[in-house]
Amino acid sequence: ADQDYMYDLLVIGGGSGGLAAAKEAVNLGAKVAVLDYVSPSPIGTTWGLGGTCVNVGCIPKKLMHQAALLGEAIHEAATFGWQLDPKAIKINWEALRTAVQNHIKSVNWVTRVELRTKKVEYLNLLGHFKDEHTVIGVSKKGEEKILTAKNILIAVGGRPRYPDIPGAVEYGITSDDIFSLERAPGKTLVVGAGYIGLECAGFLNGLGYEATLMVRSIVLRGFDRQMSEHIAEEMQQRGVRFVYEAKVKKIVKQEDGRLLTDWVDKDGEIHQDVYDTVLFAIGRRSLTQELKPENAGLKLVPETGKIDAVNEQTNVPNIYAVGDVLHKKPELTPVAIHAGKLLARRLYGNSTEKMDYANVATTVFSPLEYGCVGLSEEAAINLHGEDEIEIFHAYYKPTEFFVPQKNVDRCYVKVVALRHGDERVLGMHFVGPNAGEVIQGFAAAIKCGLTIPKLKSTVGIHPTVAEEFTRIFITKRSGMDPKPQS
Ligand code: FAD
Ligand code: NA7
Repeated sequence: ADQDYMYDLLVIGGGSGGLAAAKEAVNLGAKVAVLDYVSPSPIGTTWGLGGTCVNVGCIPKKLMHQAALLGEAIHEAATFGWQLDPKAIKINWEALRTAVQNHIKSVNWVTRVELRTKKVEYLNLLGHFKDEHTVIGVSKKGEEKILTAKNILIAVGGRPRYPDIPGAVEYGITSDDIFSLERAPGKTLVVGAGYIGLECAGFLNGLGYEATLMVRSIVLRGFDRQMSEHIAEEMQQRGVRFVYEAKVKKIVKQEDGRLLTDWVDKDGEIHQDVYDTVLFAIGRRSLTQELKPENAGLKLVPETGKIDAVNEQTNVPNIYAVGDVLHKKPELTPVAIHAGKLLARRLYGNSTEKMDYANVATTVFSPLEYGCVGLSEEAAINLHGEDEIEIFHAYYKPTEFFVPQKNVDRCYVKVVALRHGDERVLGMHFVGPNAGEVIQGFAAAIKCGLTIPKLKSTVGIHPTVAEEFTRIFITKRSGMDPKPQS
């Protein structure tokens, strides 16, 4: 390391972005330390090294989603000749939770070993700035350690927010708690209709728990409207109760331990219901305030507390940021990882490659999944005008849906493209099984400049659901019926 400092790079936050940057920097010869510290959730949930994705995000979420899909598959299996007693099929929450938590613990362990072999120093300390080159790390016992570094990377991510209403913090839980919940969640109210709220309500319903989703305004703000409505309608049909334009007002714990919950509808009328669990998924707050940014002269965006970095560099020249703390950047694990790696290569590997935040694909793991990349229909029209945009769309029937007679009403694909010139594809949207697997490859095609003629000249793989994208020909403008003709 530079002789004046203990480290070349000090990373605050050992999650997706921080660890990726740390490992890459060490590979390139830098001396690196990572601080990672998890403050317990209000009900006391805590976890190991690796950040949100591994412990309380993508990974446990996908496993619980998979558990719900398997439940669905078991029932379908009977229609394919498997001999099962449908009455005997039910989830054992404790077994599911244990399986999920065991997997997480193994990932925590592998991460620790990897850091040790790569010689990244891992410090289980909560960090805050003393000045722009000095961080104070505080241990669980309150002991302080002073750490200095030439460069500092902020990768502290965020934590779920709670509404400011009586009982929310005392009795409510969030995605930080659900995946390790000791008792089965039972009848659950999920508050908030972003992707986390939808996913949680979706898998809880799929596992057999009564789930209500309380929507303040619309579902999935920021995503394509039509696709969002499709997945909400599908969830509703599968049994999730949706309460629109409503807000929770108060939660009181009854003597039997259940939660008496008051909520108000759009007309101001108060309603009451009793739940076993109330889960808030109303957005996340960046953990930047706790860093004492003023000590380093670090500026935050006042409204959000996020960091408005340029190529991951903050307003302080030697302080960088990646991941969920970045202002107006997608909050996704691969985004944090990619930005972290590229930053390390620019700092220690003579690279000039910058992170491209455009056309990042994503998937909502709702019971019927929704994958997308690029622009929504609304965003494309706003940007280019209605006359310049062509929307191709089609409903389709997955082959595997016929035998079990599954509902195909919302299996739908949409391609947003420029209407003139090279007819460049600007966005692709898919609702159906395995949406993430379907959309990933098309994201690469979009990076390569995919056009409508190229898409139409692609020969499909039959019988798959992804081939539906290669068969699209109906435009919204034509007024033709996009339903499959059979
Ligand atoms: P994090 O992974 O949050 O890591 C930050 C780490 O820093 C944490 O361990 C934190 O405890 C620690 N820390 C904070 N402050 C300090 C401090 N002062 N000192 C020391 N350590 C500190 N993304 C996807 O791509 N796909 C998905 O399917 C997906 N599903 C998700 C589901 C849920 C329920 C949630 C909550 C998120 C999901 N995400 C998903 C988002 C993804 O988890 C995040 O985008 C990603 O983890 C962000 O990485 P990060 O490095 O910015 O921060
Ligand atoms: P999001 O995507 O920010 O969504 C939050 C949802 O919660 C959204 O539907 C909001 O409705 C709703 N919300 C926000 N505040 C409240 C209150 N006070 N009461 C009721 N409902 C509320 O958060 P997620 O937790 O799903 O995801 C977190 C991040 O991960 C997100 O930023 C993604 O980019 C990645 P609104 O539409 O504002 O009316």
